[in-house]
Amino acid sequence: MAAGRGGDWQGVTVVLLFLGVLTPAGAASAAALPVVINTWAFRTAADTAWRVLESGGSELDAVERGCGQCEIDQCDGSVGYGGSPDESGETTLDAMIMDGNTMEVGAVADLRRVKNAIGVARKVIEYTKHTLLVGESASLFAVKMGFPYEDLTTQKSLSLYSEWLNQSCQPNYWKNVVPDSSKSCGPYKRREEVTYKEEQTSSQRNIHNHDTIGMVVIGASGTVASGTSTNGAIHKLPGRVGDSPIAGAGSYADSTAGGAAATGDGDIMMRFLPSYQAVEYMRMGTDPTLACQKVISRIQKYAPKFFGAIICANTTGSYGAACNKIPGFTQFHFMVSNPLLSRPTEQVVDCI
Ligand code: SD4
Repeated sequence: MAAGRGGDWQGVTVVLLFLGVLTPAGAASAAALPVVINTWAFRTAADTAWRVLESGGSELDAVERGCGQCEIDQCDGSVGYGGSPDESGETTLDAMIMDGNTMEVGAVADLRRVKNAIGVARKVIEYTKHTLLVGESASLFAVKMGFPYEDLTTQKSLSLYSEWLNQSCQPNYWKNVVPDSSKSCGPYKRREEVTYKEEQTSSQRNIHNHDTIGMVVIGASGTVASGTSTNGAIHKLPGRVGDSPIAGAGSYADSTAGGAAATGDGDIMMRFLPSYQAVEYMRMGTDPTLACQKVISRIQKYAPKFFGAIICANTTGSYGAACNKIPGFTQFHFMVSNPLLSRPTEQVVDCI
């Protein structure tokens, strides 16, 4: 696990802050353009995106290449191939990219056997009039666009899958079924009597199995682009699509206001369109850190124990982040690059 993502790492965080390796958000958050901001301490992704901008690439290019770097690096096992096997052991990918000038979005969900999900999402913008392609048909589209079919399964994903089978398929995402899904594997059948209460105990989404890359890039002239890439929730039901490929949920970009990107429990977060909401707060003049916090508080009211975080940046280059404080997740780390920082810098916020 990367240093400093959870409460256990607070001691490490203090040392890193002291050594100047980490910057507390706020201390160095002076606005400057261009800015590249991404979720988690995914440094190579931040580096890649920043270099794309430096070499004259567009904001969209920077988002595509930056998130694409995480797909290659398999960032924390939660992005790209070989991570988060679903209930049948398969890895499937969700990704999106958004152009804040034209408001065009390209997205793929439940993408199978193709590694570069955000690359395919970009092709949805460039070669179709659609926004979102899913499943096998998205893979067929990818092949038409020249992407190779590749096996997304690795030794690692196979062993995650077999460990899960060996522990009676725990955790899983079923409820109101027989046999009891909290004790045994399926096949499940629906139980006659349905309880509607959302289970707020023992969140199975946590920092150990959720680390989507979300990125916002704002160019020197204020052009905003955003994107995400993830392999979603480990042990998800086949066909499950999270927040990441959904515009306004996973990320949102609007060159007249700013951009935002979310990470965490997508099944809950997507219900609140947090990235859209954050951008709308910034449009009204709310500072990015506060915009991020307001979005987190809104979700907290309904799901106090949800696992999630969001990054926000406005068109002046001001930025911030916020996260929901739960046991084991008390701070959120993210990367920022702008002309005032000598290199992509890891920053940290305390969760609220
Ligand atoms: C999902 N939001 O599929 C993604 C996963 C994630 O940090 O963000 N992990 O629910």
